[in-house]
Amino acid sequence: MLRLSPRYRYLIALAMVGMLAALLFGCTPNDPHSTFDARGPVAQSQLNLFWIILAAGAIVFVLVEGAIIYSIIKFRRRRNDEIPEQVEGNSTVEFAWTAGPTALLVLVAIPTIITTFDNQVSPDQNALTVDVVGHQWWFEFRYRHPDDPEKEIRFANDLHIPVDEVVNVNLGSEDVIHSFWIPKIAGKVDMIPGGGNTMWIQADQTGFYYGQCLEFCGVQHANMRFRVIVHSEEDFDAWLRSEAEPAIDSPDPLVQEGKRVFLTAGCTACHQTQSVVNVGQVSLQGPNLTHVASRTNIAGGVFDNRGEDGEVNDAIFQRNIRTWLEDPEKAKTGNVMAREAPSYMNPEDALSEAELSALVAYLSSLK
Ligand code: HEC
Ligand SMILES: [Cu+2]
Repeated sequence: MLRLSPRYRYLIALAMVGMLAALLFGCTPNDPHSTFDARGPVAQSQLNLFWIILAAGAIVFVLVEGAIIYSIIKFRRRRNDEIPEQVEGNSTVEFAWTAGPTALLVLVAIPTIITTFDNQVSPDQNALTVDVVGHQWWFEFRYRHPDDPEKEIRFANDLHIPVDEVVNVNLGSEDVIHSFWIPKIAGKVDMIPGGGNTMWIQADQTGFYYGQCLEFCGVQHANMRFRVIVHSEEDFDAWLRSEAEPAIDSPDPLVQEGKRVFLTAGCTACHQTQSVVNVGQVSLQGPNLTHVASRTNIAGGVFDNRGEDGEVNDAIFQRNIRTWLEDPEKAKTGNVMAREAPSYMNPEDALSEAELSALVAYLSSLK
């Protein structure tokens, strides 16, 4: 047998207590990723299902463990015991322990199947539809244009939805398989290249929620996150209309210089600064930057642009954008921009300090 020194045993015990504590913290409803704080009907039905399955598991656990402990004590071998009578095969017992679990599995399967279908088929096919497209390693959101059925509005990293309304979600990917999950609202459904998966979501309260990719999709999978902003209906409509407009073109000379750098340094190979495009048009490799300065986060949640009041803060945004542009590889190791943009691949194309400042000024003007 493996012999461990008391010190090691102590350390292992400590590590196990630590892991248990970490697991339990996952259950605190206050955690932004907690599934125990459902804020919408889909998350609620998933939570209900979790409790049903947990209860079924708990009953089995108590019965089986109880029978084992009872038998260990009641039928333990005493000093003078002979070898007991040996039994081989007992149809009644075998039938019972096949039928019992089968019945239990069927009982668990019924609510599971009902919930799965309820969550897949939207209660309102005409509700607002958002196409969610996965990219390594950021989320793109596409909305139908309110006035023009041939056009759509593209946005990244922040998903905006109206409160108390069904939102139909079409899931797809432009590279590998990703998965869409908003722990407090709904999840998790795979995003497959070519599309095909759909779901619906609904939030019961306005506010700010966390979303996350849930299917391992490469080195920066953990930093493939997004935020969900739930607005009142009027605020949502106003937001969508403002997204369809171009950003204000500031006459500030530094901003204009930044725009020139943006157009000449190869950035436009991967980034658009026009949010309205034809429906279904293939996206460029990088997030649409039309209103980047109004995002709560950039680079898949690596940078949070909000101040203490929860609103996007200009100074924080500028600092984040600068850190990102100075060294995207350091900020998010292995990301596509650091790997493939000429400014970071070729030393002779590297951005000068003056170009960097101008770019920061330009991108900060894109509200
Ligand atoms: C080869 C394609 C490519 C080129 C060229 C490129 N980028 Fe990017 N950029 C990306 C990708 C991909 C991301 C998202 C990275 C991530 O989050 O994993 C990104 C992210 C960004 C972001 C953060 C936006 C957000 O919402 O997360 C900014 C700002 C940005 N790029 C600016 C620039 C500028 C300025 C240039 C030109 C100097 C440039 N990019 C060149 C691909 C590119
Ligand atoms: Cu992913």
